[in-house]
Amino acid sequence: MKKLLILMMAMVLAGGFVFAGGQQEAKGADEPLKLVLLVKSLGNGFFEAYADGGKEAAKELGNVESIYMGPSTSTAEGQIEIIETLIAQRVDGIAISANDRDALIPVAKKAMKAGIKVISFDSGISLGGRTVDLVPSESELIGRQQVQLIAELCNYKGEVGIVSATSQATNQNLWIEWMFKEIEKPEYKNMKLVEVVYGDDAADKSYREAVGLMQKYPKLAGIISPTTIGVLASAKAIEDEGKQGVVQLTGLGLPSEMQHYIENGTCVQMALWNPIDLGYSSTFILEALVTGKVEGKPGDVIKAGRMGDIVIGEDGLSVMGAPFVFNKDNIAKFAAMFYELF
Ligand code: RAM
Repeated sequence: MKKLLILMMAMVLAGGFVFAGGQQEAKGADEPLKLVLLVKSLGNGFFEAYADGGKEAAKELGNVESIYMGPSTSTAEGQIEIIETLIAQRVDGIAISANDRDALIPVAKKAMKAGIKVISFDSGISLGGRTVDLVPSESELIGRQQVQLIAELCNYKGEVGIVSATSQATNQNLWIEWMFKEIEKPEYKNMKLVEVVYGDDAADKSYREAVGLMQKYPKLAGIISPTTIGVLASAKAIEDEGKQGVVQLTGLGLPSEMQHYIENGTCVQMALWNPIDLGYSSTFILEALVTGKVEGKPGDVIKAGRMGDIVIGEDGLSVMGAPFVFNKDNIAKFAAMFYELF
């Protein structure tokens, strides 16, 4: 017994043991932590920028391998399949932008039981399916701001449609709830949110849905598209339909993708936060959880390099900052920052 104890202590000191769901797995001392950034779907510039932030953090942390993954389309099934594989591979941590906040809970629980640290970011998993949920900004602030931006463009009058991502997306659904609350205020009495359509964060479907909205509502005054894929597709649809200046557009867009449409007036103003910072912060949070620096409880503080201290709040929620508004005065500068990266 004594011998066994000494042997175990020697192994812990030599290489480090990972205790995962009652099982043990040896991890070499120099082996980097495998931290996976699992996004809604591949081929989305927003998430590519996010992955860049992950790589930047991994480089600074030194002991981290940042792995970028996602299904080909934005479905919960695709993400579940990937998580099952990651459990089998025994990665150390997964940060997930969820395609469905509830459907991912069972597989996320399974991963956590296997000793993998799971957090959500951008589009959250419900409580029980993750420790921390890192959001770019308060949902209320994002939702209300989208209505304020379109109201300014439509002179507080007319019908407005929403081109969202998928119907199950946690983040867009929360923001849209706040849009409906904001528009009840008296200053919007001459405005109406007429319909929410779903482009599934696919360029072609978003384009068709935007065209469909303009055809169904001939008097449409504006479109809000709170997704980087959707807002780009909606801009193109407005131009192709010859509705520039008739149908106003706002949303959440990447400066590098929207520069052209901001400068030509199709989308006079839009908002977003920095996806690179989001990926950078997610990686620092995962690393702190995996190495046991924090448990992810409310009040825990994570030192996150150039992002400073990240504080974990109630229900594991951590909020970054306020969204930034882009217009023709600042778009070139921000687009250039993104072009440098890609
Ligand atoms: C798309 C995705 C993402 C969202 C951004 C604004 O890229 O739907 O989840 O945060 O838009």
